[in-house]
Amino acid sequence: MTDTKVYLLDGGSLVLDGYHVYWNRGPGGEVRFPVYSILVEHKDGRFLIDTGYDYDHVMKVLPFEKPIQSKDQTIPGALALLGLEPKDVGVVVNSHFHFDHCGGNKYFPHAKKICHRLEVPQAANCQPFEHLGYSDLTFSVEAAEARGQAEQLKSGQTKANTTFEGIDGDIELAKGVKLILTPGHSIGHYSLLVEFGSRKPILFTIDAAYTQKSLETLCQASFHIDPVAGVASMRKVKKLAEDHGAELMYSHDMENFVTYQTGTKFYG
Ligand code: 5PN
Ligand code: ZN
Ligand code: ZN
Repeated sequence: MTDTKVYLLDGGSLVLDGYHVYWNRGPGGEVRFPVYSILVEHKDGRFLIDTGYDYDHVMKVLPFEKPIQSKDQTIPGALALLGLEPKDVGVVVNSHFHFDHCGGNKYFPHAKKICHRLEVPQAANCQPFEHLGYSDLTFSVEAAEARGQAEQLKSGQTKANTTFEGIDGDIELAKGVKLILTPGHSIGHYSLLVEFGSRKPILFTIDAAYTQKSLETLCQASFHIDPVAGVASMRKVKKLAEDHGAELMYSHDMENFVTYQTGTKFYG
């Protein structure tokens, strides 16, 4: 049996004001933060959790987030560093559909796709304050059409090859690869817990906690659908990490990210 390995695919960086990263707390000022995707190599196959942001989309719709992304930091580029191509990934899971987590979905028409059962409907019919978050709709023909944004779609994208299996609750994707339901930031947000043969588990908070400080202070980002649920999800993540003796890894924490293994280095 091959042991599970986790690779972090560096997806470049973006900028937000500190009051968006730390809602009602700040301090204000530009914060540059990383974006990355998580590739799990498991005996049952390759699972990719999230697909980063699309540079052209951000420049067109959110240029004030000042994207920096090299060729190696695109999804095909990051996979190529590992000698892989998009077609080598069998399953794509989206933690949620904010633009910085689904921008590379377009490279995976062949893959099985999984998300929370409420995330596609929400992206298709989001709250007014969620429009910027759910602005890259290239992951779903259904959502793009519902939002009157079919012009975003790439050639070859069809309803069939952008359909998701909808899930709910905590589920084990494959042995030791667990999706942990952490709603609040978005309606059906998932965090990820990965267990290994010979190292402690890793709990990826994803956007339930942008940074270590977010979790320590129970301070969520200003982008959310339900802040009370968001606090409950942060408490759930903390307890789960304690119960499993897991290492916590945060989605958008530059200070910690620079210490993470990326490129050809891996966890496992
Ligand atoms: C990075 C970033 N920027 C803006 C938004 C938003 O409006 O909802 C989520 C989000 C982001 O993750
Ligand atoms: Zn998000
Ligand atoms: Zn995010």
